[in-house]
Amino acid sequence: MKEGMTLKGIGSKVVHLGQASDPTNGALSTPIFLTSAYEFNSVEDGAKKCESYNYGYCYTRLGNPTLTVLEEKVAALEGAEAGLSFGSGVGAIAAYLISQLKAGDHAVVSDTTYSASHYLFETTLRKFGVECDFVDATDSEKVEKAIRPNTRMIYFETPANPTVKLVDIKEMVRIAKKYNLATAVDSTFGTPYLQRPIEMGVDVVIHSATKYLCGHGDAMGGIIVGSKKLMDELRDDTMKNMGGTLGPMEAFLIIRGIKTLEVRMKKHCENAMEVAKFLESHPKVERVFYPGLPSHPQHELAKTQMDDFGGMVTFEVKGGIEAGRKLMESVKMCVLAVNLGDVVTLLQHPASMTHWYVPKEERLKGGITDGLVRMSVGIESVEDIIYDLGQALEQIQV
Ligand code: LCS
Repeated sequence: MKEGMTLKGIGSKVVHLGQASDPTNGALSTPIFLTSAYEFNSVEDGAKKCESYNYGYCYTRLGNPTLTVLEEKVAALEGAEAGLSFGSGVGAIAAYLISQLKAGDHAVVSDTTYSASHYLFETTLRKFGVECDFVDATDSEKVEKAIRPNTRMIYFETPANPTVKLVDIKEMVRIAKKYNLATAVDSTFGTPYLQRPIEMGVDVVIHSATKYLCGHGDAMGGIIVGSKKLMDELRDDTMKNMGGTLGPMEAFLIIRGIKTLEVRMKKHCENAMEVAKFLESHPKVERVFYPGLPSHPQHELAKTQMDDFGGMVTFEVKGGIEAGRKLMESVKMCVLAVNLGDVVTLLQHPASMTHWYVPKEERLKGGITDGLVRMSVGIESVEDIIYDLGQALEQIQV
């Protein structure tokens, strides 16, 4: 895009931001730079590039032109100064936490997060002397009460995996500012199409790019965006010394996916709303959680904090785990698999699949009951998704 035009709509931003045509050949599509190292012009040039990424590329573990396009694109979409990509979402979260917390520090963590994030705090970081408290972050009083003199960070997900519970981003920022704490939000379910936490004052936004950003279930990746200073620090502290670099081929696939983020998200949201309404009215369904339904406890917050309600629907069928199992094994077009944000509709059972290693007591406290079914509503024709769910629900004998 030439200079002198400010893009207004997210549909234009996802296509154009963070990328220019290749200056060597004019290729419109982002070239995939499959190189490990870069030739230096002189010893001095090499020394500078080895010292800092800001002087230019040196070695792909520290930076690569394809990765730069992805990092600048997501940073621009989120309204952040800079971004840093990783080989997976968990890689991004682990790198951020290890870099920013040290022995003796404490973090306040939302009680509903992706299982590996929970495990990182609960087990991995504890081994290194980092303490944490898991609290119901929908209640800001509980968050504030959990803060100690050694608290350094408030970490949360919104909407949270798998219960689609929402956390009030502005409230977390208000509390963090009062106690001078860092705020980090995993916005994987949200994507910059639905919410932009940096604009609300959050320090760091993390994504599993494997999900909606990639959008097609064919690449793993993670990305963090925030201040340029923090991204430089993370690149030096974690990329240089711990690795976890994203592959250029995966970066290309994620960049390509992001270009259709708006069209896909519109359809995910539209379909999810129809599916949520269908499930809520179905006699064999006990409860439905979807931020777009007035029955969702934070529907009002969703209306102010998000531009639409997302593609994730969670529900419980009558008859508990056995009924849920019957449903999940009876679908014909929808697929029983983990992952989310794919074009395909995916169903999974958090208690036995994504969240099996969260201790049961913690899992129940976070609302992840034994009978919960999580659905990542795809972009297929909604009548087929609803037909498939309907015929699977018919198989349940209550
Ligand atoms: N954050 C959230 C909210 C996630 O849902 C996931 C993965 C991650 C981070 C980790 O990202 P990854 O390393 O997989 O790129 N969630 C998964 C799920 O619900 N099913 O399979 C993976």
